Amino acid sequence: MVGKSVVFNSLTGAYVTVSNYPGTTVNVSRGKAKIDGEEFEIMDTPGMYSFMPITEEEQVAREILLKEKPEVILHMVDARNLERMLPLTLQLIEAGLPVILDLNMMDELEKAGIEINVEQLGQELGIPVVATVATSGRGMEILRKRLVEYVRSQSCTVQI
Ligand SMILES: Nc1nc2c(ncn2[C@@H]2O[C@H](COP(=O)(O)OP(=O)(O)OP(=O)(O)O)[C@@H](O)[C@H]2O)c(=O)[nH]1
Ligand SMILES: [Mg+2]
Repeated sequence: MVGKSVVFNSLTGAYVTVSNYPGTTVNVSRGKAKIDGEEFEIMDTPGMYSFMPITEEEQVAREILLKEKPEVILHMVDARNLERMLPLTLQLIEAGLPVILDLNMMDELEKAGIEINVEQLGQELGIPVVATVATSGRGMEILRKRLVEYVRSQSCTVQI
């Protein structure tokens, strides 16, 4: 429970379908978003807490990352549990997946009097990092901007 569905709903709006992931009983929502003129198809995956799946939900999340080959993966974590979630972020990066890290629940983190240097974390990880409060919308504009920038920078890559 890190706020994935709140972000999914805020990005996608009305056109959402929910269906079982093939061969499973796990629900996956898909929706469309248009951000700065770019069309996105967005999937709300089940929560995943390690790259070694234990539950059926985690297996589905892993399959989506590996088989659907998303152009960008928004890895959302509860900012309060950053330390516990960073190993998964690193595994996703090492697997060569296109990751943006979203530190959500920043309001709760601030209530606890903790600060995170978001920019420095991004530099150290070598990926875009954003900070959000999904429920109030704080940081969502920057998140949208980073998503579009990321997809545009990828599609300009020439592979030899
Ligand atoms: N305080 C605070 N609450 C949040 C924030 N984002 C989400 N929530 C709340 O956290 C709860 C879980 O949000 P969801 O979007 O359902 O989380 P999820 O990641 O989709 O959860 P699963 O699908 O079960 O893995 C809800 O009660 C949200 O209202 C945030 O930034 N700050
Ligand atoms: Mg959810």
